Amino acid sequence: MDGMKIVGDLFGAGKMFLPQVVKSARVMKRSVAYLEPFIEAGKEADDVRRGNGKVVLATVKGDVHDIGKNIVGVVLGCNNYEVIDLGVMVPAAKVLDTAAAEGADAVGLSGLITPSLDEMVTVAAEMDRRGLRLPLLIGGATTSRQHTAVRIAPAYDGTTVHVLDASRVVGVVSDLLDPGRARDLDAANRTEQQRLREQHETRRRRPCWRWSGHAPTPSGCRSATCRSRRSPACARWSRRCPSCAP
Ligand code: B12
Repeated sequence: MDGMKIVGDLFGAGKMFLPQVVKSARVMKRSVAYLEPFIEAGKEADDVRRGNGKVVLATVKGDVHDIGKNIVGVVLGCNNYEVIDLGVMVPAAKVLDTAAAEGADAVGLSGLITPSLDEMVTVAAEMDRRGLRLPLLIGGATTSRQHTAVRIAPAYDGTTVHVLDASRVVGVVSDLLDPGRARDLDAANRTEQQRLREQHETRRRRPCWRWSGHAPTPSGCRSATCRSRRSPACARWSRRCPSCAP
């Protein structure tokens, strides 16, 4: 896993190219596949029952990344959870039909590209529309607790938790499947998500201070001069300019 992080950083920095990333990904997948029988054998030797709960995992529609999701599946499996892994590019309907048909205890979504963030909102909204109340776990390098709080959680009335990495998934799922601990986790999670939404809203409304030094225009600062001075970080320039739209 640490190796893949290095590969990711090098790829992001333009020092590694797609064929090398594909090769690294294959090595990672084969390593996980090699380890799996040993893990299974260890579990059989210990006479462990797959009794802790059932989790449906999927990489969302449009996304092919599955290394992280597979690791999460292995970690859950090693901890006595039954994992139904639907693979990659999975449409919302398939995830939710399976969760309902299998009587799953939780749904886990993985996504690593930016469009997956929107797709996760779609899945959450569909869970809400269907009246599901299963905990929804969100993971993958592109996801964040901020995005989960601001975009995904408001779309779904059930518990929606961002899980940073595979090492935390067992703690979160075991809490979620214990009624008492689930209540505490849900309350703390909702409080934290509300704090993140408020923080996001405050940042969004903060005036774009780099917009100084131009004359206000009666038309609400849509002149070419204003545009040319807008801060690259400010997406809502016309409203945020403190001079033109106080
Ligand atoms: C390997 C890789 C690939 C492989 C994927 C192979 C595979 N079978 O997965 C290949 C080469 C196919 C690939 C393709 C593409 N990739 Co790519 N890829 C990566 C890379 C280098 C590593 C990803 C990875 O496996 N990381 C290691 C795993 C272990 O980490 P992880 O997934 O985050 O998982 C951990 C946690 O997030 C968490 N977790 C993950 N999922 C879940 C789910 C749940 C439920 C839970 C609880 C937790 C959890 O647990 C895991 C373990 O701790 C990343 C760079 C990076 N830094 O992430 C780019 C990256 C994700 N790819 C990127 C891009 C752009 C693409 C392509 C669009 C490239 C292209 N031009 O075609 C395509 C995507 C096509 C598509 N439609 O999906 C971008 C995404 C940028 C963005 N924000 O949109 C990245 C960030 C690279 C970059 N810096 O630009 N890619």
